[in-house]
Amino acid sequence: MKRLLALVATCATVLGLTAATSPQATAAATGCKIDYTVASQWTGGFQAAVKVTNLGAPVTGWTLGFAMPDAGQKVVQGWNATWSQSGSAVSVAGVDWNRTLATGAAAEVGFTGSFTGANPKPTAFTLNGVACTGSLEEEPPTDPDGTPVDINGQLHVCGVNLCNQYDRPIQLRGMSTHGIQWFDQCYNAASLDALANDWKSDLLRISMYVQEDGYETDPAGFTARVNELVDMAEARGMYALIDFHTLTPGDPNYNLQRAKTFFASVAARNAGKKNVIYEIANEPNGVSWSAIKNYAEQVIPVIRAADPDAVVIVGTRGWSSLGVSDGSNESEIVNSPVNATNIMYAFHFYAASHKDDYRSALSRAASQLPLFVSEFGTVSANGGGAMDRASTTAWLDLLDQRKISYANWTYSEAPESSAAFKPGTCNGSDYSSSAVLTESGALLKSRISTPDSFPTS
Ligand code: IDC
Repeated sequence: MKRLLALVATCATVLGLTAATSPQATAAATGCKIDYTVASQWTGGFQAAVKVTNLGAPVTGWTLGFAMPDAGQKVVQGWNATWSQSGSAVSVAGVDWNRTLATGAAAEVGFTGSFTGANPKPTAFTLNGVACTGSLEEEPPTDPDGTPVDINGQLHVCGVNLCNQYDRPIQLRGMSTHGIQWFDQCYNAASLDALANDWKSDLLRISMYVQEDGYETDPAGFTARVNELVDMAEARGMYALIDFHTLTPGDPNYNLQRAKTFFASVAARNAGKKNVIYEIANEPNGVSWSAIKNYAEQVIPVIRAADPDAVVIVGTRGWSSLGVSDGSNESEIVNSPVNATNIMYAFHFYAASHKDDYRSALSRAASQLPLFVSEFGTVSANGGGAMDRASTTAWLDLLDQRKISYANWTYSEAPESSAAFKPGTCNGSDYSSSAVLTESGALLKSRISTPDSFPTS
């Protein structure tokens, strides 16, 4: 179990007179709590996360201040806030979607930094000018018994959240396969053991393309393989997301009959399992929301007839961007939701291509619609290009904060930067060491393997 050292600074200043002289004046206690974590460190550089919890009255705008302990220590790039540094003084101002902090609410920001010599932690944290004094504490490890499926059981949608068997919101963090028609060699006992035990993944998304040499070429064969992977995930305590990976053509209705046939079969076969989630159309594109809704309202009843209690994820307009990539937004879904219960809507992003405007859309939509990030990449939307560490971190911090589940594209050795493994990895039995991981794989493994905090009552 991983133990994180966290610098916990608590500030609690009593404004006005003390209780001894005037009890009424003590009501306005102000405070904040800082959790500071160094996520990784390399020669001359490091990446840190700062979580600031507002223990005082609600604020509608905040500035976090702290002092770099050493003049050689600099913020290189910060995220989830506006960052500036003058000498050793760092100033961090909240942005649109996190500037309001209710009492007890937290904002999570982060940065990469450079340093010379030692790399001591920052000091003198303040929130809106109120000084915080800190002490070094060790976070208690969360050590849940059992696997993600043991702990959470059958999932369901509650409000805008994904909830577990105790009706409490949870976040699943995991990986997506590449197209199983191309990278099937990557999904074997050793790779799935690594995914469950070393990566500590909560879920496996099983990406079954329909076109591009996929399902349409061999319905029985692909159906059988999907079922086999559901069983392998189940045996390791992971959720299995069955992705009917429509992509081109973008209108899911093109595959309506295939979808009905496929889902009738997998839903009947897997109805008794607790670990299955159905994703009925990967990325609708070039098609209206009403056409997608119409498709969903025909496929979902087929699933429900066989497997009444499983969560179903519905793809959204503009490559599952809630319409944003088509110049629209979530309001068309809010105004005309799919007529079904226990469903979530897909939101996909590629961190190097999709940034603040997409994050704002997700933040807005998250309070109105149940969302599931069933696919995202750390790179450009074509699956390649440089990994964008800052944008990926901003996204994942936001998803963690909102408890939005995610699966990363891809747990594969595809020769593209979105893949977690270097080419050739799937010939061997190592799926975890730095020798086989790409930059994206290493980042995702470090995020996914941190302890889950699934509620157990
Ligand atoms: C890409 C793969 C690439 C493959 C291509 C085929 O990474 O190897 O040649 O599909 O269609 C998506 C899609 C997903 C894409 C991915 C990256 O859901 O199928 O995979 N992407 O382009 N949406 C946005 C990006």
